[in-house]
Amino acid sequence: MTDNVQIKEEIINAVAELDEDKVIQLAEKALREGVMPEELLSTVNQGMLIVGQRYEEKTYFIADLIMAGVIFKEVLGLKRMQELFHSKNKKKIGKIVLGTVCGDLHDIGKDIFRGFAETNKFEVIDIGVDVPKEAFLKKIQEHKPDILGMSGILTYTVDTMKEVVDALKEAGLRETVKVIVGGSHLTASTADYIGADGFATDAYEGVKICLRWMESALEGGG
Ligand code: B1M
Repeated sequence: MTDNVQIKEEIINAVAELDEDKVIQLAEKALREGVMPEELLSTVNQGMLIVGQRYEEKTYFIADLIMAGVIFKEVLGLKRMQELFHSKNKKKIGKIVLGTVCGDLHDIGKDIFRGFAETNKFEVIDIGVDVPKEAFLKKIQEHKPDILGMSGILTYTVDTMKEVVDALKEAGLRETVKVIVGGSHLTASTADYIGADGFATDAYEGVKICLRWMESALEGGG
């Protein structure tokens, strides 16, 4: 961790105020001054939490959520951030089918997971947002991945994720693939209810779980 406390606070405030130009300007400055890309993501995320609170308090509206999403994506698109996500290593260690579950259009957490997974030498088949269970099944049959990653940040996605896992069981595919679910509202007990093998409230933590699974499979641990 660096001690760029002031610039991080400025970024959090600029995100909360939805000041697009200022966020980008400050983000570029922060990266130049040694803030790590991972720290920048977490800083922008803190601003997003304030946007969410203001939405709940009804001082912000749907247009403001849209703007917040646009700003986050611009930060993700900065050259230095793309470098963080860009994997030069061609040799892959595993395959992940990834999507945001049906009814949920939020894709920023999913995209961050994808970026970290690719950097860590996974091949990721990203099937987008609002993905119905049938599409997950079809892609699993087609690509035979090691891991299925489902993202969902609306609270009701717990049930949608469970439906996908149940459909995998019915199709006889459950044992062929590890399942990780991700979203800030998830807990060990919701993951258990869903029937997932793992869960994460943070994209990087999620990728670390996937890496452990691949290591364990290589060691013959399944
Ligand atoms: Co929405 N939204 N939104 N929104 N939105 C939230 C999530 C909300 C918490 C705001 C609030 O009320 N406080 C609330 C959900 C309430 C709930 O379910 N309990 C909410 C709501 C209500 C809605 C709508 C219903 C609003 C409406 O229409 N009335 C609507 C739903 C649309 C739909 O999906 N069907 C809606 C729409 C939108 C936009 C489309 C406008 C936009 C999203 C743009 C986009 O994604 N391209 C948006 C935004 C921007 C937000 C907030 C402000 C920010 C979300 C975000 O991107 N955060 C959000 C408030 C908040 O989060 N507090 C809010 C940053 C991102 C990095 O975090 O995606 O959580 P997140 O990812 C995290 C973890 O969850 C985890 O890792 C990441 C961190 O490293 N993770 C994984 C995620 N996926 C993972 C996968 C993994 C592992 C970890 O492994 C596979």
